[in-house]
Amino acid sequence: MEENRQLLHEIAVQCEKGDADAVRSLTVEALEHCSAESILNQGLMSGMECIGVKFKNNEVFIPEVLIAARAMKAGMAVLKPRLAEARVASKGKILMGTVKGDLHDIGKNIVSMLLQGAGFEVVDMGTDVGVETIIQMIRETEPQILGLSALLTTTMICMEDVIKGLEKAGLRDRIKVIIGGAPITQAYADEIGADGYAPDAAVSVDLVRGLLASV
Ligand code: B1M
Repeated sequence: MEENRQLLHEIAVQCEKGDADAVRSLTVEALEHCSAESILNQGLMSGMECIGVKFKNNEVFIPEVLIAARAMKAGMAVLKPRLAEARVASKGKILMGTVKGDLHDIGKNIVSMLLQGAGFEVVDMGTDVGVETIIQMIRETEPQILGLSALLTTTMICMEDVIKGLEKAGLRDRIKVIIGGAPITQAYADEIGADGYAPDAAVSVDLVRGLLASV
């Protein structure tokens, strides 16, 4: 037990340092002893949280954050098949993306992975996606849910543009919109008329289950 905690701590430390090779091999090793969820939460995400605090305090700068993000992605690539293992047949389709002007994708990718692990099909549009692309993707892929992520206070306002765009295109009644990301709150979701908000990836899974049960 103590050994497992040490291993998860080491993953967090190496993630923060940005050593992608160490994170990859430690994640492989940890999977023999710990659940994929605990590696994600207590290892990788804990490392990103530490770098986030240092970034905020100007103790580290964008290059260090990018290197840490790359290390986190190396660990996530190892975890992905495990997190998706529970998947049997698709329980519903979710179109997912980070809004226009925003390049942050780590949180969105984690949400997508957990949704896939819970048996949902996720179509990932990537980052910096604008209203036109989203409308086109909805027409092409016909999802039941649209998931929007934003990490910047300057880009979260695009979520409202998307909802207005859906109304204008006559698509709003056909799709549920869920939103999330560090600056997002339930109050904001209510204000812009989103169907749901989740503060983290685990809650997103419950939110999607609830929304799909009601359609
Ligand atoms: Co950026 N950045 N960044 N950054 N960055 C923040 C967000 C910031 C809070 C840092 C700070 O100053 N304290 C700040 C925003 C301030 C603000 O708007 N108020 C900031 C800034 C300012 C910037 C730049 C403008 C910096 C600059 O250039 N001067 C720039 C903007 C670039 C752009 O997008 N146009 C920028 C750039 C970057 C990097 C490229 C270096 C890198 C992103 C790499 C990548 O994503 N591939 C980066 C990073 C890594 C961060 C921090 C440090 C970490 C974000 C992260 O990945 N967290 C971040 C500080 C912080 O958040 N503490 C910061 C880990 C992740 C697991 O959490 O994304 O919150 P999170 O996701 C969670 C939940 O929010 C939720 O579930 C996830 C898992 O539990 N969730 C959803 C997320 N999406 C969801 C969707 C849902 C439901 C739940 O439904 C659809």
